[in-house]
Amino acid sequence: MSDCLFCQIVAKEIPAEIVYETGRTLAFRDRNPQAPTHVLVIPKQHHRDAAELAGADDGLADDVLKTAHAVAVQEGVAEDGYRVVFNTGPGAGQTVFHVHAHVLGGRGLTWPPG
Ligand code: DGP
Repeated sequence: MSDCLFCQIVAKEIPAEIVYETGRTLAFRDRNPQAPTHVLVIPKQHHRDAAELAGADDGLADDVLKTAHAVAVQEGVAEDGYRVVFNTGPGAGQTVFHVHAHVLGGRGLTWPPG
């Protein structure tokens, strides 16, 4: 989608600090980090949100989750614990409508989130 910010990052039309890439996924640092490690993991193919990604029947959601874990390992936060968050819908705080997993770690994370 040409008017989608994250599709433009996939197309390298907008710069981002890419930390991990597979054939079908891309991981880059959030521009407004909420933790020492704050990486966004997206499928390169456009899906609006986690609900739509869940309906993709080709294992794409699995790929996104595997990339999220690989990023946590690469960032050195997997052992101490990290959080994977899909804000899904405006009511949950989603502001960019290309599905993305937030991978957060490197500090103590409280529960419940706000
Ligand atoms: P959400 O609120 O769950 O839709 O999260 C969107 C995240 O995307 C938010 O934490 C800020 C981040 N973000 C928005 N625009 C850009 C951008 O142009 N580059 C990068 N790296 N991150 C962005």
